[in-house]
Amino acid sequence: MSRYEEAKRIYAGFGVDAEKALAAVSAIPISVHCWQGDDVVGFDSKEALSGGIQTTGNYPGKATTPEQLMADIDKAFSMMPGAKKLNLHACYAIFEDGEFADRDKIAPKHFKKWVDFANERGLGLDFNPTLFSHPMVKDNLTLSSPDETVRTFWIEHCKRCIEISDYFACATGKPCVMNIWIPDGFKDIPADRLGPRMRFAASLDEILKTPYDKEKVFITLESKVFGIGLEAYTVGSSEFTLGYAASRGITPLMDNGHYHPTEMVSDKISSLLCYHKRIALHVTRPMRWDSDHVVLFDAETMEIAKEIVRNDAIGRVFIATDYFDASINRISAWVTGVRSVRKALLFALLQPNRKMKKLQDNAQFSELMVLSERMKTAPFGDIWNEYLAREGLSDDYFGEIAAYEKDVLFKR
Ligand code: RNT
Ligand code: ZN
Repeated sequence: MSRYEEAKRIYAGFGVDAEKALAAVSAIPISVHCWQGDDVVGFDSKEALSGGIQTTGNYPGKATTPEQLMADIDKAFSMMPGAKKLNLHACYAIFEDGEFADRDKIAPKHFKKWVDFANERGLGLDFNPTLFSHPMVKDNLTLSSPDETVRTFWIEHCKRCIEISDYFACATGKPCVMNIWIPDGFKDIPADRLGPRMRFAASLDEILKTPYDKEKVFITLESKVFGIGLEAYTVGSSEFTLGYAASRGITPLMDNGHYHPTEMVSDKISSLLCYHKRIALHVTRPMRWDSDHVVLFDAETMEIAKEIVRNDAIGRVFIATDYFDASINRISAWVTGVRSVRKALLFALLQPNRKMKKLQDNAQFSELMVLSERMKTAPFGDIWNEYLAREGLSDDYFGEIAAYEKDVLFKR
């Protein structure tokens, strides 16, 4: 008997159908962030990364042109099993023949190359306005600024982004998730906490007046607890964004790096599912702060995946990755992080979820604990390896990364 056959038999003993899990896992789309490839730099400005987020490290071989980034995306995607979308930021606009358009003037044509790239590969595209790393971010404020010219600039930017998202959805024939995140906040104790939030809400209301196809474009709003240099106050806090999203009928987005260290997004998913048709996630790995380390197959990633699977919410949760590690091979970082999310989803699909719920409802907590612990050491690795083999992949992918590094990255 092969290792897979044996593992399948063991899972069947727990009442779990491994074939069913394998059939389901690949179809779950993961929206892969393009910005792991170049440390969140993009192509539209020479400004340093700002907005209270930071990449650390200077590993050689970073992509610096659209061609390089596309080649790296191809390489990375070829090593990631399952359904994927490509998640772009507005700062990845591609200007040709010396043309330039500022963020308030960008248009679908500046993303045509990305649409061609996506269509040639059958990928859907997601999008993000870029409200950082730009001179119009004044005093760390954008959509909540007291300066009307600053607010107007960023409102226009977001409106352009909705038009581009609509274009993505139409041109690819696949829905586009557009996520709004602003860095706005203060380093020290503010004198007015309400004013910026009221201005942010008014700016969002203005942005949402832009016409778009609500069946194909899903606008999400991401919260945050604090950024570097913005420790005292964040305009787009969790309470603000949840209230805004619920009252305006848009989708809330939770990034698991954006909460206090003992708060768990895995525990928040079900609360949001009670009130929202859809929710969105940025899966990351915060290490002591919103450090955006590469996602691993760790306890919280597994718990997040379980919440999606066992609540029958696969079709209701937009799953995206969001991390940026510049200290190691960026392709390796990309592949390891996205594989970890997929691995966690497969693990979740392999749990006797119905049985465990029943044990909880019957207050059989001792048995539930014993079963949960047994599931941790069930032969998951054999099922994962079988999945990879069926996708033409292996769990030992470092050789391929090293070869690409030698042949491509280190020659840049
Ligand atoms: C920042 C947010 C945001 C960004 C990306 C680049 O803390 O997580 O999602 O990481 O937009
Ligand atoms: Zn995020």
